[in-house]
Amino acid sequence: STSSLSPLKPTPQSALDFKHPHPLVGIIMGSDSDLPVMLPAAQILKKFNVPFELTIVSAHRTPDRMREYSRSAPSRGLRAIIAGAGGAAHLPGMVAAQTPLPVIGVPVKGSVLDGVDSLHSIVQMPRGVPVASVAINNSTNAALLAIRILGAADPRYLGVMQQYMDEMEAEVMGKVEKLSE
Ligand code: RP5
Repeated sequence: STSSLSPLKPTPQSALDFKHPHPLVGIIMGSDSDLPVMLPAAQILKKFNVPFELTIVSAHRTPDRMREYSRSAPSRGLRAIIAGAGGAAHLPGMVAAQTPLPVIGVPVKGSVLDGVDSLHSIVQMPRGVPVASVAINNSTNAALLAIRILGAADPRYLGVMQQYMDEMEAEVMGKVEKLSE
């Protein structure tokens, strides 16, 4: 359980409530077709009681919206941005070019090229403009990394992350024991 975080962020947020008055993490994606891949990130943030928002921002189809989102993010209180995109996945990089916040890219696997196109688009950033990347379609890890980033400023997030790691270890050790029965 992550109940130890409850006093930190008392505002409840349901799994489908993508608007929060004071989000710390922004989840954005190039298209609504990315939503199934990005939903696990929302579920992790909800599990850890991290206030977040989730919306569509497209580097190619809504460039003005991307610029506005990126530039307003720090003053709106965001501390990390998770950006998912497939194909020519320019969204994480172009957001990172326009905000000082940490940006975590999620390469979304499309119908062709197996997501390697997206992965390469996200990780091959020029010197000076860093973007973190998780594995193809692994938005769970993007959310976990965002929480670790929040933990650098707020050790309460480190506590719940350690708890998550301990639970994961116990789960695997339970399986090890079962196999040796
Ligand atoms: C990318 O193109 C999006 O991030 C999505 O992964 C992909 C396809 O988008 P749609 O044509 O389904 O809207 O920009």
